[in-house]
Parts: sequence; structure tokens; C-alpha cells
Amino acid sequence: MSEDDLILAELNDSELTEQMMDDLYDGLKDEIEEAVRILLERNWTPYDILTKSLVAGMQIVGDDFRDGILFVPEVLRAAQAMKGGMAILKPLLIETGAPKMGKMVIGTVKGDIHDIGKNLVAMMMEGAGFEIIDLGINTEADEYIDTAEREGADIIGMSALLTTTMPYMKTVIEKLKERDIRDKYIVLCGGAPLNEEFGKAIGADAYCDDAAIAVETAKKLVAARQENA
Ligand code: B1M
Repeated sequence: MSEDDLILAELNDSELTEQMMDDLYDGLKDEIEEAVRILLERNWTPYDILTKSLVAGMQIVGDDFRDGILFVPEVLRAAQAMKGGMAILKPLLIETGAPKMGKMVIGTVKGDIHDIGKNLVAMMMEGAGFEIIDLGINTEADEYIDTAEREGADIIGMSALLTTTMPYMKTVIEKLKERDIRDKYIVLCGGAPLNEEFGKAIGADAYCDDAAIAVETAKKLVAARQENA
């Protein structure tokens, strides 16, 4: 059977997730969106669809990008296909009427345009009841800080995907210290090249390995602050 004849709805769950990884790799947005809808009809949770098909598929894209098998235009198409799937899942991840847990300003740091992981974190946090102010990509230190001050945020969340942009997170924290407001905020950081040691070294409150950990960490740290207030 050729790819054109493939009927996604006729595949079983494991064949379908395999196919989704191929389709993500090939940047086939329509097919990804269709597959996401099929999995939802099969009662998959939005979180499982995200992690077991979309994020897992993007990992393969990333490995081949690193190894010079895929190039920027192909990765961009894969990213757009992933965003198509995420757009369907977003309203399902965001519970309406949930009690507000706190407010977070989030952005990808200056010099960095990767936003898929940051968007995922924002979505999951919103779903868990946090109010999110998304500053997008290429975020300057003053933009994080001025927005957090203006909005009365509890958390500043930073994302970086490049080894060349991750040091900018320290710049943001240093600026908070210069303005004598470092302790006003819970500072969370994340992104593929970071680790816990880096988070500690720059003076963040926590490094978050993935979106689910970001939610858990934020909940824990906000609760601890409220207890100590
Ligand atoms: Co880029 N890119 N890219 N890229 N890209 C990487 C990051 C890279 C590792 C690929 C590789 O070589 N294997 C590599 C970086 C190498 C390095 O720094 N050591 C790289 C490079 C080199 C580049 C360019 C420089 C390429 C070039 O132009 N020559 C360029 C940089 C442009 C720039 O930013 N100035 C570039 C461009 C691009 C595209 C535009 C093509 C596209 C981005 C599209 C977009 O985001 N809208 C792209 C993509 C898609 C990737 C890969 C393939 C995938 C990233 C991704 O979306 N992953 C990536 C390879 C990889 O990471 N495997 C790569 C899926 C996402 C769900 O995971 O972002 O890790 P992630 O987020 C996770 C966690 O990290 C965590 O939670 C998320 C969900 O679980 N998390 C947080 C993330 N942020 C958080 C914030 C938090 C908490 C948790 O705050 C509270």
C-alpha cells in the first residue's frame, strides 16, 4: 500500500503513533492533526498524545537535525506540524474555571527562537490553573522583569534551547538582583541543553526537565511561599 492509500483511522494505536512519528518527520501537518483527533476519539488523554507521539517524534527529528540528516526547512515543517497537533490539544489541556494557582510570566530568552517546549510548558501550566503571560521568543531581561512587576506575577519562567543562549538566564537573574527584587519571584528554567547543576549555578529556584515537572515544581514552590507568608 502506498503512503497515499494509508487510512489513519484503520491503524491500531501503536501503528498510528509510529505513523505519527513518520508524519511529523515529513512535516505533514494535516495528517498529524487527523491522527491527534483519532487518538482523542480513542480516549487517549491529551497529555499522552503530546508526550508519546508528538514530543517523542520531535526527539527523532532533533537527532537527525543534529546529525546533519535534516536541515532547517524540514525541521521547521516538522515544528509546524507539531504546532498543528498542539493547537487541538491546547483547549483540552486548559481546564476552565480552575482555581488560579498563581501567575507566571514565561518566554524564550534573548537570541533564541525555539518556542515549542516553552509553549508546551505554558499550556500545561494553564491547564493546572496558573495564569500565564507568554512573552514569546527572544525575550530581553527587562521584558521579563517589567512584565512580572506590572502584572504582579509569582513566577518567571525561562526557556532556552541553545548552548549559546542559556547563559542569558543568568543575566536575567542578575538584573533581578540589581533591582533588589530577586526574592520576590520564583525563577524556573528549562530547555533541552540545561540541567539541574546549571539551574543551581545561575541561581534559579529550580530547573524543570519537562512540562509536567514544571507544573509540579511551580505548585510546590508557590505552596511553600504561601505557607511562609
Ligand atoms: Co533548533 N536546535 N536551531 N530549530 N532545534 C536544536 C535545539 C538543536 C539541539 C538541534 C541539534 O543540533 N540536535 C541545536 C542546538 C545545539 C546547541 O545549542 N548545542 C539547534 C540549532 C543549532 C539551531 C540553529 C542554530 C540552526 C541554524 O540556524 N543553523 C537555529 C537557531 C535559531 C535561534 O534560535 N536563534 C535553530 C532553528 C530551529 C528551527 C527554527 C528550525 C526550529 C524551531 C521552531 C520553533 O521552535 N518554533 C528548531 C527545532 C524544532 C529544533 C529541535 C529539532 C527541536 C526542539 C523542540 O521543539 N523540541 C532541537 C533538537 C532537540 O531539542 N532535540 C533543536 C520539542 C520540545 C517539546 O522540547 O524544547 O526541549 P524542548 O522542551 C521541553 C523541555 O526542555 C522543557 O519542557 C519542554 C516540554 O517537555 N522545557 C522547559 C523547555 N523550556 C522550558 C521552560 C521551563 C520549564 C521547562 O520554564 C519553566
